[in-house]
Amino acid sequence: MHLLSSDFSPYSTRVRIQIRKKQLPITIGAPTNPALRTPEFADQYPLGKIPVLVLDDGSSLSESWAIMEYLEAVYPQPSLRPADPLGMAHITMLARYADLHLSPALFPMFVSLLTGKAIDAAQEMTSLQKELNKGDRLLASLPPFRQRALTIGDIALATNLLFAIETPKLFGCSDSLKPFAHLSDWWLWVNQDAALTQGMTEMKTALDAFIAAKNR
Ligand SMILES: N[C@@H](CCC(=O)N[C@@H](CS)C(=O)NCC(=O)O)C(=O)O
Repeated sequence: MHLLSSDFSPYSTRVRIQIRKKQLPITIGAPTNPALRTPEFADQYPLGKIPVLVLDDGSSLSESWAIMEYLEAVYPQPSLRPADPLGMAHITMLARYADLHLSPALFPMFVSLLTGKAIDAAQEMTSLQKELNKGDRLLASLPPFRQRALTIGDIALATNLLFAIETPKLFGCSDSLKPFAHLSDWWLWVNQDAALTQGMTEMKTALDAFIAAKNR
């Protein structure tokens, strides 16, 4: 199998972290032929985004969570998901919180970075803080994370949270996690994992390179 991925992409980074933690026999590379955002890429991969997992028969899977669940099913050991239905529902909540609550709140700031479009940074920070508060309360409502192993739900949330920490800094708002004790503690906990921190470093390096190129 082969993963089409980019260091800049939180969704790709999730799958890279999982592959490394499980030491899976999957190669990883950027989409070059066809390249992302070309008609050929959209023809070949119907959802038109990375990550894409290309299977050995030439077929492919899109959507990071679908890929991660597929890899857990095909390579059950070492497991990165709870065996019980309730535990599984809890970690799926983390991933869906990341995708459906946290990331949409970051979108305007991110688009502004990419395109230069003017935004009201204070207003966007208020929206982001509202979503971070939800995440804080969600973590507080779940069984203590320090008493369980790292899961694909944690990995999915961590990659998006890195952008929720780093993007506001570019608009003059540092330490966006500070008011949120549970999220802050969870962030310290997940960053003890070597494969996860490797993914975080790759994303941060790619983000820094993007900003440096923009400012050049
Ligand atoms: N929901 C998708 C999101 C994937 C996604 O947004 N990928 C971005 C990179 S982070 C992408 O391929 N963007 C290319 C584009 O929008 O043209 C997932 O979980 O895989």
